[in-house]
Formats: sequence, C-alpha cells, structure tokens
Amino acid sequence: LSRRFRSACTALAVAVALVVALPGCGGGDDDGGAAPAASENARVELREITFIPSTVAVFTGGTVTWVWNDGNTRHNVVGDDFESDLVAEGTFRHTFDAPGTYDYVCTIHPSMKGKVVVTDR
Ligand SMILES: [Cu+2]
Repeated sequence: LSRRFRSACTALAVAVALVVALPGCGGGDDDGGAAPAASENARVELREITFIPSTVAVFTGGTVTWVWNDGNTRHNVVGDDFESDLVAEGTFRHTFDAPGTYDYVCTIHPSMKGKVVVTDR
C-alpha cells in the first residue's frame, strides 16, 4: 500500500470524526453547557429573537419572569400549561408547582425555544 493511500485513509477518518462530533457540539450549545444551578426564581429576556438564557432552573414553587426587550418584534411564551399573549413589550410570569422539565417556544419564531428545569429543593 502506498503512503498516499494511507494518508487518504487518515483524511477520511478525520472527516468522519468531524461529522460525528458536530451534532454533539450543537447539542451542547443549545443548553449553554451544563445545566444552571436552580434558584428561587429566574428571569428570561426575549431579545434578538432568542430566549436568554435558553435554559433556567428553579426550585419547585419558583417563578420564572419573561421580560420582553426586542424592540417592536412580537413574541409569546407558550408551554404545555402556560401561555402568554403575543406582544412586543411587557413581562409574563409563571409559577412552577411541580418538578419536571418544561419546554416552551415562541409560536411565530420556530428557532425560539426555551426550557425551564424545576427540581425539588
Ligand atoms: Cu418570537
């Protein structure tokens, strides 16, 4: 076997490794790395068509407050058992009385996704 063939194989292996690694990187970015530590209450900003931070963690009974800060761009906050109005300003609050992971979205911006992780103290 030629040296050229072996180096082609090495290049292929590297390319495969990159393709395999990329989805893992994307997943990590979604959550901003490790899950945040839970706190009594949390605040999420709606800015640049993004929930910031995308994941917050509160203790059971904690309240999350969403704060609109995206100019004239309207957004909403919609989960399985909570839903704000579709508006361009103001705040929305929801208290989480049971542990679990609550995914939510802005229904008019498919890329806007967030998550609230609720844990017992
Ligand atoms: Cu939106």
